[in-house]
Amino acid sequence: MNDRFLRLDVDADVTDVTPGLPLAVPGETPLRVMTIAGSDSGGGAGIQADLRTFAMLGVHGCVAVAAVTVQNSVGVKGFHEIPLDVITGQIEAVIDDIGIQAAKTGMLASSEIISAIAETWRSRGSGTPLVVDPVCASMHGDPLLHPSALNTLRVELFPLATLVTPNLDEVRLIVDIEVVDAKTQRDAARALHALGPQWALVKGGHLRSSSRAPDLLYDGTQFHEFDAERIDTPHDHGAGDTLAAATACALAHGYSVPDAVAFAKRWVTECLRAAYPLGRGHGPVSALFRLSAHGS
Ligand code: PXL
Repeated sequence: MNDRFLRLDVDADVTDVTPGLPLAVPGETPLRVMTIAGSDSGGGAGIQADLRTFAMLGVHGCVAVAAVTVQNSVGVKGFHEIPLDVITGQIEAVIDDIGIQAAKTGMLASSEIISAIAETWRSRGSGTPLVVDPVCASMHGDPLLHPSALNTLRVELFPLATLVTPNLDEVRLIVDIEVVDAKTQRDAARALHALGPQWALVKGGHLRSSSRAPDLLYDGTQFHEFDAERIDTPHDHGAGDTLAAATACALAHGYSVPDAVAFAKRWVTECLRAAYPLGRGHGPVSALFRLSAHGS
């Protein structure tokens, strides 16, 4: 293998979290980013998390609701799938009028929903950056994607993606690789990239050391490692969604994929630092840190 390897230290600095991302100018139309995902009634993850990050990054958020979950901080009690024509109708209505500079997907629930979104994206979305966060289950292990949908995800949606962002559980389900070290993380990145996305990001999660959170990005030629401080908190609900949402915002601004991921990693690190307890279970990461005076 002649793959090149680049290692980036992305330790967060709260005063330096959004350099180059201009805030919205009053009265001027901001950039628009769409989330195609599930609603979380507890407000921690899914569409609710995406919209918080979009707003805090000065981007106008548009939405295609794919499913509605019934959940709180303790778990997901069930979900309702939105009819296919309503999902694709939301995407078409937004693209045909408002226009978007990037999109991200999250919880998509079923094979039929993924197929319908892929078909719509092929006709309306091509050329627009698309971040695919292949959400399969909640942090409690509650299923958010029918197992029969995994192949549709691989075959129909991944080839349309600018970037896919699975965590280690999703990597195991999608490419059947157990990531335990740097070598298997590289193997997983290669296997994911072979499914057709332009870039694959293998999120390190609880890999290797307890103090770092190394993510690996790959485009078929070069590995970029993003090695950030691990924030140890039980309140990490919505962390994956927030990373994908911030990446989509940076792509909308014209960042390259490695720069967008580096930015998003800093963003989610700060959101983890600001995470708060909610209910009796796991609280959410918080994009609201931007509203406080540097955490005070
Ligand atoms: O964080 C993944 C996720 C995405 N979308 C919805 C969710 C969850 C996790 O619970 O509920 C709607």
